[in-house]
Amino acid sequence: MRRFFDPAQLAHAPLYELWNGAQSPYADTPERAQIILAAIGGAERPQDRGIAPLLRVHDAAYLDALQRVPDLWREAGRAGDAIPYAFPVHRRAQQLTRVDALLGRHAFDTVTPITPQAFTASYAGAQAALAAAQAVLDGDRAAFALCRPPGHHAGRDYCGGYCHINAAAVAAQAARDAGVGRVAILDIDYHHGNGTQDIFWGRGDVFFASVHADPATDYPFYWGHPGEAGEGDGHGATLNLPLPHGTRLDAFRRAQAIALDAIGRFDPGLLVVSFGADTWEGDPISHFALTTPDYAVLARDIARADWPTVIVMEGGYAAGALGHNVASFLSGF
Ligand code: OKP
Ligand code: ZN
Repeated sequence: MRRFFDPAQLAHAPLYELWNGAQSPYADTPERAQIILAAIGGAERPQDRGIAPLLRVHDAAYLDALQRVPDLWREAGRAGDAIPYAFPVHRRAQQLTRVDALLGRHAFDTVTPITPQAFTASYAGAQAALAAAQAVLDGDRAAFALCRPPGHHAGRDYCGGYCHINAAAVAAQAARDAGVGRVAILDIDYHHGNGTQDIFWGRGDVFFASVHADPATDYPFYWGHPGEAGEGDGHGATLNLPLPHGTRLDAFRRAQAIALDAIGRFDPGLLVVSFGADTWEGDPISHFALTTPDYAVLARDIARADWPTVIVMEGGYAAGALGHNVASFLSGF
């Protein structure tokens, strides 16, 4: 299977995340990508397809803010990474000249700093996803994009959950633009892929199914509940399957089978898998109990339907097991 990664993705290295009222170590380290690369035997550098495919799922003002904020932060006299502290939940007209106003307008949490390299690293990750999509459009059965930083929490005009650019959404939209009539996204990261869900919420041509930790207890809290089904043309094209802490292979596999059945009825021409290895039993920020061999089982269940498949990396934070878990998953294809 072809694998894609750009070394520019390593440069984004936030100093810390502001979480539970304190500074804690940033979970999405550049080392995560190095570990995965070593385990899968390296990757090709993707071609640069420009910003146009990113603008198909993100607002220009948002991508512009990602690029300008680090400079505005310095100009405001600040050291360290740009982190928002005020959020426009009132949704009234906004004046976004102050860097803090601009930051808060385009973010939903405080764990996603906009470092000077956030844009270029996430842009490169999206290029990896586009390269994997192209490989599959050209006839490969599956391809892997090592998208670190992850992307599935980023919406059309906001960042969050370590994500700035939604690589899975970029890849899905690129497949649509290349002529694939219906594209499905299966998100099996531990956390709900709120950004992906939001981007395709009103659309019937991209099906979004997610198996994840119950947002009643877990981040991102405000999305991923069972009733969320999409709106307008998108009604019925979103499927959420939350699971409790302690979930093991059998229950996860049953939920994934429900998602795969729904995707089968949708009959996509291409599948994008948002794959997170943070469902592993020892993950430091998560609470499921999958084992390393379980990932090959889940992948084989996905592969059985034979949809051309673009696999996009999302989370997974247990450094010692991450490489093995990703290799196990890819082996299932
Ligand atoms: C990103 B992805 C723990 C903070 C937890 C943020 C979770 C983001 C997960 N230090 N909140 O979906 O793996
Ligand atoms: Zn996650």
